[in-house]
Amino acid sequence: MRRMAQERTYVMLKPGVIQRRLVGEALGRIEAKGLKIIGLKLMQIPRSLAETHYGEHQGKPFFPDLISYITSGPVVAFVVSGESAISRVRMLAGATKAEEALPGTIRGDMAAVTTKNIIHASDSVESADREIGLFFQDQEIIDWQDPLEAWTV
Ligand code: FUP
Repeated sequence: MRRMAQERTYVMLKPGVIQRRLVGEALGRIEAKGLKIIGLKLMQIPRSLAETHYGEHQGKPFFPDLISYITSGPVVAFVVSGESAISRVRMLAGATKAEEALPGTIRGDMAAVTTKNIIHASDSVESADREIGLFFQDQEIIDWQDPLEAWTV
């Protein structure tokens, strides 16, 4: 059987998605692609965790807004696995900048402001490992047996 890189990625629906009742719509696109949810929870991110997660952006002009937004309400945090899961979720998410995100992508269809671009998805294997470790305990991840693998792998 053909097997490419099975990856795990950290995905987060940012505050606003819950208030706007768009969790199902955004999550549904990732599920419909055939990717597998192996961790999922609602959480209020403490400021220190937000600053660690976005550490690479510390000092940039948008950093304070980014931190206050991501801690302004609950997020839906999840871990997704599947073939090339990292790049596939990023393609579904669309471009970072709201004005560049194409229609058909989650950001293109649902985000109007870059700082509040509604979804986070890890951008590399290293980031995914780091971010999954920041947001999930090992026992919160359930790598279940997938009977539909014949259709998605
Ligand atoms: P992404 O990997 O697509 O989430 O993009 P980045 O890591 O570059 O950015 C993280 C977050 O910082 C974005 F989701 C929104 C915010 N940001 C801005 O507000 N302005 C920018 O110019 C770039 C990023």
